[in-house]
Amino acid sequence: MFIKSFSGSTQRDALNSAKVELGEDFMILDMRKTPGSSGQTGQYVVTVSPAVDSVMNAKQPSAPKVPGPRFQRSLANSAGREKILGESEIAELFALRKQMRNLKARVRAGKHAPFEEPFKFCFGLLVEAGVPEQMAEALVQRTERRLAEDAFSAMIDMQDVTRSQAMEELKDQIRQLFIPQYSKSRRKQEVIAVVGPSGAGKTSLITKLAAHKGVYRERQAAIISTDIYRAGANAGLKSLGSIMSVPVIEIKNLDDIPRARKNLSDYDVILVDTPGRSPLGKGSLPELQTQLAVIEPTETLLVLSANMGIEELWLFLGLYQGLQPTGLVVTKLDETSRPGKVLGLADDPNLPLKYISTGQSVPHSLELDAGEAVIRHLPLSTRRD
Ligand SMILES: Nc1nc2c(ncn2[C@@H]2O[C@H](COP(=O)(O)OP(=O)(O)OP(=O)(O)O)[C@@H](O)[C@H]2O)c(=O)[nH]1
Ligand SMILES: [Mg+2]
Repeated sequence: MFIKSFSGSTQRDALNSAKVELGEDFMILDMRKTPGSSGQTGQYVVTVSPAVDSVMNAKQPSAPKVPGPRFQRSLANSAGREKILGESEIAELFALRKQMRNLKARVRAGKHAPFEEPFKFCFGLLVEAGVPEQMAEALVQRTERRLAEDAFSAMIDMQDVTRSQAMEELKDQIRQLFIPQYSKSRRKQEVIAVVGPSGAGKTSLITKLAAHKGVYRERQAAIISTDIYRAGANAGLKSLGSIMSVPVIEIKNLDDIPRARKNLSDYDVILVDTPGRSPLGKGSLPELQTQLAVIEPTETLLVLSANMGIEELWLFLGLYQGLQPTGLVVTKLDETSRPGKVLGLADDPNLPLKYISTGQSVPHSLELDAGEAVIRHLPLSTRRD
């Protein structure tokens, strides 16, 4: 299969470059953001394959010579009519790609029963805890490989590896998915925007970040809230702000933002709360994009709740790509019986999982070491109940 990558400073630019070279006839296989270097922001890289014959009808509309300003892809459906592929469909493709990989791992696991004991046991535990199959398979393979190396140098038989040895190595492999994220920034001022679907725990996260000694408690923090849609939305923020002597400024419209930023220029950290609206709602993401363009955050944290299913979490990850989040926060780990699903969100080096929230208490339910928090919630015991 012919595969090609195109890059650009936005997703749209990268896709438009693909369109200029390949016309309309390509399928998106991957979309990721590369890390920037020395103060430069990263580039979006889209990997595409022009081989879309199985999807496209034979009668194709001819490709436009010049791409339009907004990315839209035309597909001819089976009736020969055009279907516009918009950003929500791109997000769906993003999620489908992950699901397809997962399905392949599921088929492989079922067909070939790839692991012998005690690794088979580890794989079963992970999958039962909600770890997507492709991630469970990769983790157990790495565990097996690592222990095989040790066994080889110690000249012992792999059959002698115990469940608890396998489990300890497995935990190490899980830890390696997470890079400790919080470090004291040397920036003069940090502006951290918090985005995510309604009720995900954005406002709670802001209070926890401001109140946590390990995060911003020791620094001069201020809060800006752009959540002006619901009466009383900021009551909790304000009362906590007054207890902690953290100013909370409510923004009524976009023009107020530059003034608020100017008034807060002496603060080390500005935490920006955004309104919770469904990313599936028409216009909600473009509106947020406009807000972020004015706020100019140094960091954008995407908050997703662990009580959603993994397929939906992947879909939402895709939908929020356009806001260029720089870090992920998973909340409500205490509200799911399948905490392993979080590992399915931890494999993107361009969107590191920065914090986990495991409850409502402020700030103690904020876990700064996401890896250890997930390991603690996984039933990684050598016995089955
Ligand atoms: N159990 C549990 N509850 C949480 C967690 N994080 C937040 N909550 C609760 O979830 C509810 C919604 O939290 P908010 O912080 O208001 O969520 P939000 O994303 O700001 O909501 P909107 O502004 O309405 O979009 C509140 O009752 C929080 O106490 C968590 O990690 N675990
Ligand atoms: Mg809120």
